Amino acid sequence: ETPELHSDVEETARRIAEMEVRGAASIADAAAAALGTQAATAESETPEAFRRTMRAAARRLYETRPTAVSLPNALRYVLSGMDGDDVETLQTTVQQRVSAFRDDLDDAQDRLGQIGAGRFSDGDVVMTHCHSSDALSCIEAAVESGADIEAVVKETRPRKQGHITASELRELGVPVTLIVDSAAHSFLDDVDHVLVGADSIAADGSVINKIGTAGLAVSARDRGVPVVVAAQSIKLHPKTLTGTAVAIERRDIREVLDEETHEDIGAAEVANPAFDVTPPRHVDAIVTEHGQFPPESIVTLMRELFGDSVSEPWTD
Ligand code: RUB
Repeated sequence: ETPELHSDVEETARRIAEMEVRGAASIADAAAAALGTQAATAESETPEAFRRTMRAAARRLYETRPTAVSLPNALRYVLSGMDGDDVETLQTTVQQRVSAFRDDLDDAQDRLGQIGAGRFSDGDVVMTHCHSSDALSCIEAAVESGADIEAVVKETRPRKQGHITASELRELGVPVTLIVDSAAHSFLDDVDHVLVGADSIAADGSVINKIGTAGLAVSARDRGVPVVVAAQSIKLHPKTLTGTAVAIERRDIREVLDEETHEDIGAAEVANPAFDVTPPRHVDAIVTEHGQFPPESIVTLMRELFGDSVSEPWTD
């Protein structure tokens, strides 16, 4: 029987599934915070009941979206630090672990931004896809160091996360040209860098990010524009070390077209994959808080950080 979960866990799970909270780093942060609330408010009478409730909460959060590995990495980090022989100690250790996780997430993004900023020179034009807080951290650090950067921002159908990117770049004072996705190839002649984030990075250096990233990277390679992926180490997918493929989320077709339009076009099949896989040969560098890596050597960092065994502490 499933233990009753705090309404915050249910609400966070709903918000992640419906993309009110989105982007790999924000999803991880929100999930960790929800585990913290669950722990703080638990009314479990025994340590075993507490552990069971925490596992159920983690499972609920885990099942929301499949592609961003930052989510299971966050849940694993928090639950693996759950320690103690009584409920109170268990509660404290979970809460400490949640705070440490959330602080590290912020620090990693800041450090990564400083490292990524080094790639940009004054006057450079950067093309973005989707909305990535890790990628924006690099542009922010470059702007803060005094560089004038301009951006060409891909709209990113169907959810138009490019609008979020445009608005955040405008807040930084960056001149923005918003384009539809299919215009990317035409604009690459005027661009010095392609900069994207990642939902997961596989052991072979493949980058799993918003649908359209792979095509953009092929175009960029054709035009000789370097492709930079900004991804803190929580985006490294440890299970790919043992050959597991990253699941690509398929979302509701109503994100693509409404029911009436669907009928108008004869109820054609509609596919709505949310992510794609960019092979390492189309990526120039992965910028993490531990430095920049050519995609082929990211596996070294992955082994160092995760070792060989990947636990799933939310399974009963
Ligand atoms: C978001 C997306 C982002 C990564 C990285 O997809 O593909 O590029 O999650 O973001 P969605 P961040 O909008 O479907 O969640 O750098 O903020 O973690």
